[in-house]
Parts: sequence; C-alpha cells; structure tokens
Amino acid sequence: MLYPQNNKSRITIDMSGIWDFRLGEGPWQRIAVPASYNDQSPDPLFRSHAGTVCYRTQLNIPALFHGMRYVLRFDAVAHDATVLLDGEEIGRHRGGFLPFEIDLTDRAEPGSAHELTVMADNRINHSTLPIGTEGDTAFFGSDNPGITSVEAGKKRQREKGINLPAFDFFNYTGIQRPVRLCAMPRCCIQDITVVPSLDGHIQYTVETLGEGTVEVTILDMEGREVGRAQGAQGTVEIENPVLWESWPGTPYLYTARVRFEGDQYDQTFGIRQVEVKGTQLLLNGKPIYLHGPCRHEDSPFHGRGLDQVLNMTDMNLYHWLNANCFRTSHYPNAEEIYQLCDREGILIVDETPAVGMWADEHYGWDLWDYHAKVLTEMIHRDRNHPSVIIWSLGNEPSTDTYPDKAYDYWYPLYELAHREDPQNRPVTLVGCQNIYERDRIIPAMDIVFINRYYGWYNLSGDLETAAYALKMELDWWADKGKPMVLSEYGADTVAGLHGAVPEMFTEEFQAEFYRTIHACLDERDFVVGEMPWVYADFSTCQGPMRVGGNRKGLFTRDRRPKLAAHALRARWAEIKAKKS
Ligand code: GCB
Repeated sequence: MLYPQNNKSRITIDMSGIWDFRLGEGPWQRIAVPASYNDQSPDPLFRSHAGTVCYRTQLNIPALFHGMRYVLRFDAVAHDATVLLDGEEIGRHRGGFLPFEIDLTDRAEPGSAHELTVMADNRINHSTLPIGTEGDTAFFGSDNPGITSVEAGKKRQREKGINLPAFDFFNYTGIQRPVRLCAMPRCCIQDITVVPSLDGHIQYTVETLGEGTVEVTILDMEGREVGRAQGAQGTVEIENPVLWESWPGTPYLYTARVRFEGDQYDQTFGIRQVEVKGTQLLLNGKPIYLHGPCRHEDSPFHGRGLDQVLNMTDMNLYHWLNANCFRTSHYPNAEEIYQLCDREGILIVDETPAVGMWADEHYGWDLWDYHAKVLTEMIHRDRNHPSVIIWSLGNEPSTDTYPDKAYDYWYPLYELAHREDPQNRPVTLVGCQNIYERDRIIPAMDIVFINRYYGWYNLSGDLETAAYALKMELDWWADKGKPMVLSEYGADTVAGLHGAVPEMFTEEFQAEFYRTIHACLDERDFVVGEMPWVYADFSTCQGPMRVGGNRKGLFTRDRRPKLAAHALRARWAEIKAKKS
C-alpha cells in the first residue's frame, strides 16, 4: 500500500483535528486525532477502560474529486477498527500498527458531506498481537496465589473486565496515526516495489488499477534524470550509482518517478545491500557494527500517537548519541519515522507486534495465520526503505520449554519473511533470557538477537558476577558461527538519584552497568551490535516493579540525558570512528 502523496495527480486531505469521542456508552466528549486517547483526560477511565471507544467527525468529499478515485486511509487504529459512514459499516481492520484503506468512490458523491464513525477496540488476549493476559490479574510481581481474600479480589477484578497486557508497555490505543482522504485518477498506481543492486541495476514492479502504459524515470538527489524504462516491471540501469550509507556516511536517495496514464507517484529508494556472511553483518559489502538503543513510540500527552516534532528530536538525539540504529520494539512504527531514517541514515530493525508470547501454551493457540498476515503486511509496507536492514519476527517468546514446538511455529515465519521480501534482508527473532542450551529456534536465525539482563533481573546489582555469567554465555554462542547482537540490556534508573556507591536505580549504576557489559562485548568479534534497553523512559501499566513506568531510558521520558547517555555518547563516538 502506497503512502499518501500530494502531487499534480493526487490530492491528500489530512483529517487531523478535534473529533467527537466516547468511551463505551459514556457521554460524548472531544479528543485530538491522531494521538492515543488515554492521556488526554484526567478521567481514570481513559487509562483503564477495556472495550470499544467511538470516534466521530464530519467527512466532506470535495466537488473537485469528480471523476477521481478516492479512499480513506487509516495509518493505524489500535487495535481493531470498524468504520461506519452515515451509520452504515464500510470497513473493518484487525491489528493496531499497520495501515488500511477503504474505497469511497462509489459510496460517497463528490460534493457531499457525511458522518464518519470509527469504533476502536483496545482489548488484547491470546489471539491478538500484542498478547493480553486473558483473565490473569497480574503481569509483574507476585500476586499471592492461594490467599482467600486475595483470590476473592482477583475474581472481582475479572468480573470488572480487567484486561492487562502480557507485555511491558502501556496499552495505548485509539486513532494513533493520521487519517487521510486521498484522491487519485481512476486508472492509478497501486503499489511499487524497487529492488536495487550495488552495480546500479534497479529492478522494479508497478501494480496498477486499469490498463495503460507505465513509465519509470529515475532521478538522483538533485532531481536529474539518470535512467528510464517502460512497462509494469523491468530493470533500469544507473551509471556510477551512489550508494546509500548509514550515518555518518551519506544516505543517498534516488527517486523512481512512476507515471501511469494520468497518475504519478514518486517512490524514493536507496542503493544498498545488507547481508550476513560468516559471523559478520555487511552493509554494502563492509562489516557494520550496530550501536543504538531500542526505541518505543511513547511520549507525554501523545502516548503512542504520531508526533513529528518528537520524531525529529529523537533522530537528532540519535545523532547526538553517535548511535546508528534502533529496533522498532515492539511493533511496526509510524511510516514517517522510516522516511526520516532513510534520510538521516539511521538503520532500523523492523519488528512485528508479536510480543507477550512468553506463555508456553501459546503454541497451542490459533495465532499463526494472523501472525503471518501481519508479518507479510509489515514487509509489504516497509520493503522499499533502505533504512530497514533486518526483519524481527517478534520479541521474547518462550523458546526453551518446548523447543520443538517453538521451532515449528517460528521457522515457517522465518521462511515467509524471506519469501515476501524481494530484497531478502536478514531475519531474526529476539530471544528472551532462557536456558539457551535448549533453544533451537534463536540459533536458527540469520543473525542472533538476544535480550539479557545479567546484573539487573538476575545477579542483581553484582556487576562483577554479571560479567562472569554473560561471558560464559557468550562463549557458548561463539561456537555457533553466527553474528550476534545484544538486543536488550539495561537497568532502571531514576533520573536525579545519585550515589557515591553505584547501587541499583542510581545514575551511576546505569553507567557502570553499561561499562561492565560493554567490556564483555568488546572481547568478541562475532558480536556485531549493542542495542541497550532503552532509548527513553516509557509508560507501562501499574505494577510493583514500575515506578511511574519503565525507567531504563538513557533519556527521561521528556528526553533529558541521564549520566549513561553521556557515557554511551563517548563510547559510540569511538565506535563510529573505528567500526562503522
Ligand atoms: C524485556 C522486554 C521489554 C521490557 C524489558 C524490561 O525483556 O523485551 O519489553 O520492557 O525487558 O525493562 O523489563
């Protein structure tokens, strides 16, 4: 599905603004779109409500759309959406992190006005991605099983419809990304795939609606024509191609200008190649070392809602940190951040919303088909971005209790990702701290991603022993002959809490924690990346292990650096100079 564009053949109307809103059957209120609704009111129900919310606004179809095709495009509605026009259902979509379109051409006349209603359901359970804890009343910490009064309390919570995430981030929901009315010629370009190779051969495929001739012109960054071809698929050759490099190299972008009958669409792309060879990750044939914190879409007021000011600030803070990558932990992000990364040269590990699958029973639940659909949609949406270098099938499922069942679930998804991606990027599955000797699926990936909390969740506070244990595990992985990324490691840190002795939760401990872990990584050549958890503090559901959210950020939630951010900035300046 193409991202909306405004040009001489296409008109895109952004429907951002204040819409009518109600929680369940509650009173009508007002809400800003796009954004999570949860933090837009002091009413506690905005954060605790489980079920459907309703959005309403007026939709005007301009008279000048006469003779055109027009669709409503929702970039993301979390989690399940039902869309109504004048009270009549016109579309449904499952899943809160990927776009969907509804064709209005034959439903609403140009020059007419309508009531547009969007129902969003935020409930999560064993058949949604991400996963919810159906019926369980505690996610983190002990919930004192067996005590009569506590059990009675839990029963009461279930009766009230408690619906908790099986993951460690707040279940922000609603219309979190833009809604746009997009008009284009009736004979139009539907999709474009570009597969560049380093020698300047650019393969492309264009899907269209209607019959006609497709013309493709390749423009360089100055807008000069450097190649041209005709036909719905083919190859264009560019002489002396300039490669897309990650920062601090130049992320050089070309544009494929596609013309089809009266329609035009500009698809940017970069010429770059990602591959795994032996124990190395190669970008354009050269070894690359990933260094950058994982990132959540999370900020005050907006929740998970698109905020381009925040996105730009984050990109500049990634540059400030001397970081070169992030993982979209734990769901596909808004399309705008991938566009920014293409331009800023920041590398992305793109992750499906398969998080919370730590219960062993999940391999018995009927999730695979839906998971495969989400993975396919994510790859189709993001396959042209040069910044996307690795697909992540999911985060921290149970993989060691029933290693064969886990293998049978994940390996076909691994194969699917390779089949669906014409650029054939490396694929990974992010592994949880576990009995690694039993695990079959994590070592089967192209590149091993493991999350480890030595010194925090285990061997807590004892960094000397944490290093001893981590090194022992790294020795085990060294024999596997694969490149490895430490894809999460971190320590909750309360900004402003200091100690001459670096004890847990102080800024000094966080800095010391990273110093210790990095010393272990630096000794090993097969380690091709370090991705601390996490870029910034973020909101979670309430629990005894979370003080106003997860505090493992290198930055506070409002993006102020903690001590460790300064330390990593210095380390990554050296790495940038040496390794990348
Ligand atoms: C993890 C999860 C991440 C959590 C983090 C933590 O392993 O992948 O979602 O937020 O640990 O801080 O506990």
